[in-house]
Parts: sequence; structure tokens; C-alpha cells
Amino acid sequence: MWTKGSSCIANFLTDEQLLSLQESVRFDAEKHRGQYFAHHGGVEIESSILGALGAAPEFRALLEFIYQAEIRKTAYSDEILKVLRCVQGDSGRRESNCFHYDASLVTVLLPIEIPQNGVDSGDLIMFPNLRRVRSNVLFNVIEKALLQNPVSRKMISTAIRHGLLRPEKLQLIPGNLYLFWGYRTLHANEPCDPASRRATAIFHYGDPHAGSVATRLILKLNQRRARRATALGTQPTA
Ligand SMILES: O=C(O)CCC(=O)C(=O)O
Ligand SMILES: [Fe+2]
Repeated sequence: MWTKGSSCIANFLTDEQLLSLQESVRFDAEKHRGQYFAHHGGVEIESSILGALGAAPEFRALLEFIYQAEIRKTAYSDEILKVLRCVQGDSGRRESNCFHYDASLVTVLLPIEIPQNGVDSGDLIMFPNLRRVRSNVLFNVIEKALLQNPVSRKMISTAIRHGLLRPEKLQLIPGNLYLFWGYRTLHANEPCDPASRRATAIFHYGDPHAGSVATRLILKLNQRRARRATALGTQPTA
């Protein structure tokens, strides 16, 4: 994670585990009539093996260990935020390239369904370890505001298209588990074929600014935006 920017545990899920996740996503996707949806915690996640994984002591210890290896102190909260995100239909194309830094330091990505053929497979593009953990939460907020807006995102995508910026590309394989420093890494998913479905589970651990007033406010705003995006069938960004 320090040198390459990410780490992969291949074949993390068994075939049966992956199939059961794919089946429940398919069922859910049909309920959402082919439009984008996301679950931020909730029964859909907790009742699946994603809930069991989030509760597994070994998995929790791994995330804690990784967090402490970077920060050298325990996380403010040992909560793991679990998200299940499904990009499908027009929303996939419209909401791609939404570059952002995560609020949490450690991000775990578990791809469930990734389009395997064609150019638009929705891989993860990243500029690994672009920044350090900021000592001041306000600096973090300003930095995010400057980067995570439509104009900056358009500029970054254009620079990538013209070869001026060269991000790393993580070709996601369902069943593998990927780890990266979400807080330190500017990242987004590539466009995804509207006819395909791209489903990922994401585990966020360890917000370095947790507990501050600004952080609590941002969390509230993000949750409200996420709820609205799911209602409208569009993809929110961190
Ligand atoms: O779905 C993905 O591949 C990435 C999602 C992500 O970066 C996030 O939820 O913070
Ligand atoms: Fe992210």
C-alpha cells in the first residue's frame, strides 16, 4: 500500500460466497429498475456475508493494524462503515470520474460484479498516496472542496484523456479484495457500460479527523446527499 498504492488479496471470497452476493445484488438491482442504488449499512448489508465479514474479529484486527501502521495511534472509533454500491443504467456513465479522497484512512474494496468485456468496465483509477494525513481538519475540508467539484473533476478527466496525468488503474476482479489508503489517494471509478452492472462493497475504517465538529457536520451532509442520490438513482461521492 505504501509503495504500489494498493494491495490485493486474491480469491478472498469462495465461489459460493461470491455467487450468493451476486445473486442478492441481482435481485436488488431488479427492484431498483436498472438504476443506481447504494446501501449505507442497513439490513441488506448486515444480513449478507458482508455483515459477517465486518463483524469478523480477524478482519477488524487487520484494519486496525493497517490504520495504526500509518497513524501510530488507535482510531477514534472502531466502527466500519459498510457500503454496497451498484452502478447500472445511465447513471454509470453520468457519474463516473467523480474523483475524491475518502474521509477514512483505510478503504477496502470488494468487487462483486464488474463488466469483464468491452472498454468501459468501470475499473478504479487512482493517484496513490497523493497527500499525507492533514493535521488540521479545516485544511482537509478546503482541499476536498477545491478538488471534489464538477470543474476540477472535468479538468482531471481531460488531463487524463490527453495523457497529461497518468493515474494507476486497478483492474477489479470479483472475489478479490483490494486495500488502499482512501484518505490519501485521489480516486474514482472509470465509466461503466450502461448496459452492464457494476457492484462493489466498500468498507471504510478510521477517520483521522473523527470527533471534530466539522467532521460531524460533513458526515450529516454526506448522508443526506447519499439518501437523495439513491432516491434519484444517481451516484453520490465521498
Ligand atoms: O465503487 C468503487 O469502486 C469505489 C467507491 C469509492 O471510492 C467509495 O465509496 O468511496
Ligand atoms: Fe472512495
